[in-house]
This record gives sequence, structure tokens and C-alpha cells, in this order.
Amino acid sequence: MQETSLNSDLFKQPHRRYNPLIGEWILVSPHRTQRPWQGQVEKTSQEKPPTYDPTCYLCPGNPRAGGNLTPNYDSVYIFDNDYPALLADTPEANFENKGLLVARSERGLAKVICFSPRHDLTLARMEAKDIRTVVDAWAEQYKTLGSLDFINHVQIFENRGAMMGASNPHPHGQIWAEEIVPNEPSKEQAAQAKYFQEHGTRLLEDYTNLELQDKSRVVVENDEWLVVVPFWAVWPFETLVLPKRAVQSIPDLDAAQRDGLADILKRLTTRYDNLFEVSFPYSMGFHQAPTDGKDYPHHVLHAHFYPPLLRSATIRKFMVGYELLGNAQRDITAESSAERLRSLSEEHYSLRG
Ligand code: H2U
Ligand code: ZN
Repeated sequence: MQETSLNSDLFKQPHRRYNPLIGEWILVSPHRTQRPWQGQVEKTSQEKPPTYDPTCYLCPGNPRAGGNLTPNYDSVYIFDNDYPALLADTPEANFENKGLLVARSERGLAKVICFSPRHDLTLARMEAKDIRTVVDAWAEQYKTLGSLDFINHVQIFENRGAMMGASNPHPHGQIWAEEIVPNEPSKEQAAQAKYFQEHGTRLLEDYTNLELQDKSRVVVENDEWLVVVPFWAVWPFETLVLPKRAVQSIPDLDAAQRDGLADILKRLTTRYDNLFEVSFPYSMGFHQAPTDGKDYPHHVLHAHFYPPLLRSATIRKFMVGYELLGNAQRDITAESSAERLRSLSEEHYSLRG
């Protein structure tokens, strides 16, 4: 296989990039970034939320839908989702007709995790020591939920901002735990296992070391963590958060790695907010080893950030047309996105005079 330097013409022309983590290709069209835009412009809210909102169901002391009360909490608060997508007591059932109509029952649990009692904060504006408390809570939830015999996968995630469908600006995330390993982590498991078998090393550990040498896609790093716009990124400012010392899941992180994770999450989300001077919307989540009791020596814990914004606080990328019918496509290269994020300040724009 011929090695091609990133300065070569290949990367200035329409080209395809391979995502080894899920075994799929994306199309990159770097010559296209100058095209004019007369399409949809999203509304942004520049209003600063209050520290306490009497109408917010996640603020301390307030009633939630369905009659439950959010107690007076002072750091992290976790509760069972009042409208869970999965239920623990769903009876087992199967349906199949000629292999064309196939359905299976699915059991699970859904939790909501409030990161802070303060309605106005976000990961970017919380203190790193308070994000560390969130990291510890994530670890505990993965362990507790994962130890239940009907739970084989624990998905921890955050939807941030109305554009990503978050129901509320109060800083919070969700946890969905279930019987099966869902599609995305399942593709990643297959690819990581195959790579481990073929190379005897871990795919994401090798990738981390490669990016640490190359540097062109690095957004931010500390002693324990590396954030890159992955070579195969689909979303304009998509990032991958990788540990420098490989572990399988959040509970495996030692104290230095947990503090480091809190630090890197704060710094990354601050850079995101500073990009368009807006509380940057995204979906983020961790991929940890499945909790079915099997061995996952090939797996490396990581987090994905998928932000929808493209050119400004109001212009988002749409996954339509060719993306829906063909495959994912981007204009701005991963390297240019990384350079933009890297050049930003780590002082939150709201704190500047
Ligand atoms: P978002 O992460 O998309 O904002 O969703 C928040 C969750 O909070 C959502 O799954 C739950 C919704 O079911 N929720 C409650 O559990 N209680 C409520 O009173 C409102 C929302
Ligand atoms: Zn609130």
C-alpha cells in the first residue's frame, strides 16, 4: 500500500476516508467549502439562564412530570427516567416471519443524571472538580447497572442544546442500559476484535499513538487524554476523546485519569462554546466494554462528540440526500476543523469582559 502524505493532492481533491472503527467510508469534498448558503438558519438563544428556574423539572425542590419530586440536591442527582424507553419487566417474546419481519422483546433501564443543581451551568462552565464528581457517578452507574444479569450494555450520553433535541438547558445526561449491545458499539466491537486478532494490539491504542505523533488532528490534550477530530470524522466538528493509558471502561480509570477526564471535558466543551460564541449543541457519549461478563481485551474506552453546527451558531449540517441514500459526506477536512478548534481560547467567552 502506498503511503500518501497529507500535503499530497489526494487530500485537496474529492476523496474517501475509511472509518476503521465501524468499517464504513465517508466522502470528503474539500474544494466545496466556498459554496453560498441560502438555506435554513437556526435560531439561537443568547439569553443567560437563571441559576434556578422555578419551572425546571431538574432544579432542586421542583416537581417533575408524573408527580415525582426532584429533591434538594447539592452535587449530582440521578433518578429513574419518568418516561423510560426501556422497561425492566418487559416479558420475553419473539416474532419472525420468513426472516423478513423480525422482532424481539428488549428489557432495560433508563436513568437521568443531573450534573449540577445549578440551572445555568454546562460542562464548559462547571468547575473541573465538580465534573470529576460526574465522572465518579458515571463509573458507579456503569458498575451497578452492568452487574444486573439482564443488562449487557450501558450507554451513557448527553444531548446538549435544543438543536440536538435536549428537552431542558439544565445540565444533565442520560443512561440507557439494556440486554443487547446496540448497533454502533456492536460495529465497534467487531472491528476492534478483528484488529486485535490480526495485529495483537488495540485499534484505538494504535490510533491514539499515531495521532500523538502526527498532531494535525489534535484539538487538546493533557497528561492522560487526547482529543482529536478523527481522520474519518463525519460531523464538521466531531471529536473523539481517547485515553493515553488504555482502559476498557470508566470504573477502570484511576484517580489521575478521572481528574484528567474532567479537565479535558471542560477544556473541549469550552473550545466548542468559543467557536461560535454560543452554548454549543452536541450529542456526546462513552463507549465502554459490554457488561455481559465476557472478556473485551481489544476494547478501549472512548467518548464521541457529535455537534451539528457547521459554519456559525445558526448554520447546521444536515445529514440528507446523499448522506441518507449513499454515505456520509463532509466539505471541511478533519485537519482544518482540528486547527480551528485548536486555535481557540480556553477562557469561556461568557467570562470575557
Ligand atoms: P434529554 O436528555 O433529551 O433532555 O431528555 C431528558 C429526559 O428526561 C427525557 O428522556 C426525562 C425525559 O423522558 N424526563 C423525566 O424523566 N421527567 C420529567 O419530568 C421530564 C423529562
Ligand atoms: Zn433547572
